[in-house]
Amino acid sequence: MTQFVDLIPPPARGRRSGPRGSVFVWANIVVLGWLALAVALLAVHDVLGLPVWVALHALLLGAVTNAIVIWSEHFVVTLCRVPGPPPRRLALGLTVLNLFITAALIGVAADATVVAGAGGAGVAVIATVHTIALFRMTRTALPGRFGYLVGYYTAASAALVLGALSGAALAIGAAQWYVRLWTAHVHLTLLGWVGLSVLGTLFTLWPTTTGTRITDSTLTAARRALPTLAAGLLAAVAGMLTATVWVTVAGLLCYTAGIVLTIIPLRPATTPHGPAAWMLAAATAWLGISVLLDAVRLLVAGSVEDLPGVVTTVMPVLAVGFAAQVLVGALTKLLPVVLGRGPAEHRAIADILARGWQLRLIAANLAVPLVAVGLPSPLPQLGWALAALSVATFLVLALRVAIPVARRGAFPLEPAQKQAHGTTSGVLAGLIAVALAVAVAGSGQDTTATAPVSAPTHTVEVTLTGMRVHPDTVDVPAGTRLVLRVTNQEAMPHDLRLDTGQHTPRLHHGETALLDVGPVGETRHAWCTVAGHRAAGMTMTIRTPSDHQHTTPDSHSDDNGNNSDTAPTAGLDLAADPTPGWVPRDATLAPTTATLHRIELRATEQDLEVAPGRRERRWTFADTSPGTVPGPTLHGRVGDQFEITLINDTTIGHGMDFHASALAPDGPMRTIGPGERLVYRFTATRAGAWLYHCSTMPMSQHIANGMYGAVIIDPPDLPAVDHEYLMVSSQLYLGAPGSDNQVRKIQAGQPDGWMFNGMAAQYDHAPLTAHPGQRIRIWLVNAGPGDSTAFHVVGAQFDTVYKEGARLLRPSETAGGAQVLDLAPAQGGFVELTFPEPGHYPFVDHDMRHAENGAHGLFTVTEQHR
Ligand SMILES: [Cu+2]
Repeated sequence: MTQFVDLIPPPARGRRSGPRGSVFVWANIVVLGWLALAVALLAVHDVLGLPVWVALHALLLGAVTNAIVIWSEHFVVTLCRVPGPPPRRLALGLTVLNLFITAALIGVAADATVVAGAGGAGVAVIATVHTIALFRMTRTALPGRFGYLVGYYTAASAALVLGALSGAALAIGAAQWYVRLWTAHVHLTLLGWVGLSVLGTLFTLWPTTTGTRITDSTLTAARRALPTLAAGLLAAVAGMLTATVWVTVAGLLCYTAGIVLTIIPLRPATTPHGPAAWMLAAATAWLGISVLLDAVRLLVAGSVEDLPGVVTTVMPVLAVGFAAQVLVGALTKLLPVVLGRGPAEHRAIADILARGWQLRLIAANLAVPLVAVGLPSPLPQLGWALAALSVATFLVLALRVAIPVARRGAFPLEPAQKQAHGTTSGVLAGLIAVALAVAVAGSGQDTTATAPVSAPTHTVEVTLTGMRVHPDTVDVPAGTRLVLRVTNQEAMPHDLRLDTGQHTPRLHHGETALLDVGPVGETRHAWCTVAGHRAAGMTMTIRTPSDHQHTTPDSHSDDNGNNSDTAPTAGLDLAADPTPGWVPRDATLAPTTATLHRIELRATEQDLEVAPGRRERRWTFADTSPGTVPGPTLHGRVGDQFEITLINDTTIGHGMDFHASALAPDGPMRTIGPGERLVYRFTATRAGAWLYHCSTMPMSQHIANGMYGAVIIDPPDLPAVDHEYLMVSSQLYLGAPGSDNQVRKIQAGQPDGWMFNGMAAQYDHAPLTAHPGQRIRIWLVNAGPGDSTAFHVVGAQFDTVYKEGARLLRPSETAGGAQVLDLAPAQGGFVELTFPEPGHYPFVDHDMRHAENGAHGLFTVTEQHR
């Protein structure tokens, strides 16, 4: 039995607009509104400092979820010939749904995980209620041949509920499981909620769109595809949650097979025509491609820990190629059904919605590869701009027909038809403008040189691992056209740049790029441009046998901009005035109050005063803006719980290592890339003055540039004192972070200075204060990266010394005194003293080279006036 599917039931008597009344029209306008918000957010997210994920959530959670809820009901009601719910219930449900979506979106935008989790859970509840309603509708009537639809929608809702649960688990905190839960969340919502809803609908929407018949074999295929899709998704998610790569890959491949099962019976006999058909076809193809890409890239990466990196590149393909395109395609087909009252109106509306569709289709699908594969800088922006433009022009058309219908209840035929060509030329002009803008922006980019075809080509496999380029020397006959196949095998991103300026994009773990060197005439050098990596040894030389010059990489100038700091460093003038507006780091150790310490640390880059009058760029851990060196101090007691969220606001990888924690470093101490976040939880089990620092290699550079701080865990028997100060000692290496010059000094252990609390001679310019007889406790942590410290207060003696978890000296009649607390790199402790009389008491690192070059400060002790 075959039949044509008519999605348009006869208009209800007495209703002025469309088949489903004005609520339905308004619901579709809400969808368009979310789509508009997504486009707007995409356009301004850089200006507002919002991640691109906020725009994607507006698209997926706002526009797509609303569309699924609205249209799934319409399809079930229309195809299963069951009575629909009263319009008031639809209005109420959609209102609540959109309140939850708004909450979830605000939560995502503001990084408020609890709000995001609550909003997401609310959306899942509404989806479940909605699915139960669909189920009951089909139970009361005879579901007939289209009953399978409810199966798809039920599976989709179940996936959304699981997706929301995994999202909620992230919100309430499951740090060790972060990667697994996050990945499961993304797949359940995208492939489950959106994917299953769309694929199920496609079995009827596609024949309607292409004007073909729905056959029994189509419906059989529909029933058959669902178990394959659902089993694939379940297996993939189970694989993600158990960190089993092959199960995940098998699941994703099974899901891909489900997509193929969907496509085969739907393949059209003739070339599809019209915008909706082309967009639906392209969207489904991108869904299949991205799931396959997801599986293959995960297989190459080989570790579930790398999934976020894989997903981050696949997700834009799904969002732009699949989700946005399928929504626009479906609305192109469905909006005339909702908005028009008769064949004439349907046709008129469809004509308007089809304007410029070829250009919009090309722009959207051109955008997909551009946003996906981590291309160099202007290309992803071009992709996002093309995608936004393509969707925005459709939006203009759709709102132009939808709003008059919603307001007046009828579609005004004449006025809209007058401006037949305005939109098409607008789209064309927009596309040309974007293309020109990007061409101008990209004209400064290096392009790979073209080589004469006659030269023999030689391809060399190059791997980046262990902070080295393998091989580090390549010998080729002169004139050989050389191509390097560069693969990054390390978790941290790397690239490879030639002295001619050609370079690979920044490669994430497992990524490969081709670098066409061209014909080699003389010795060439290449290196990784990530800050400090070249100096740490990530270099490569390409030699020809005729070349005997043996130049060194260092003799070549670097046009990278990062490594331009080769001028000798001017000596420090410790007596100079700090720059105007300078604020010293408060050395006071703030008292501890809470037992649960929740703190958000942002890896940032800041210009900070490192010596009087000298400001330099530093890498910092910041809990507020601007960041400081050392990072924020954490102060607690034994048994306290700490939850630190690291957010990487820089352009290179960073991580964290808390010495105050005892845990397996594998997960929490991993390096996260730009824009990523990581939660680090520990319970303080032992007292002490502990160091924390960035855990990313080369750590010497990350610590030397400021990525360190202190965790003070009070011993249980710690008495109160009059003043409690904290000093974190470290070396000062001047120069741009990661520059050759600075890295050379770090590796040679030749600092430009030494300092307490991130600035040389800081407390000479802002002395600490005390009164005679007051009890002073000074906590100390040596951050390094390399030198020992010998803390001493000139003119005073310590009666208490606590070092590395043990009291070496307590005040008593018989015990002696102490003059120095010596700390190797990363050690900590405290000393206590009282000043005998008013005066100026310098405190120093008694390694006099350190004291004279910045590790110096003052206590000003004054009589207490009563
Ligand atoms: Cu770092």
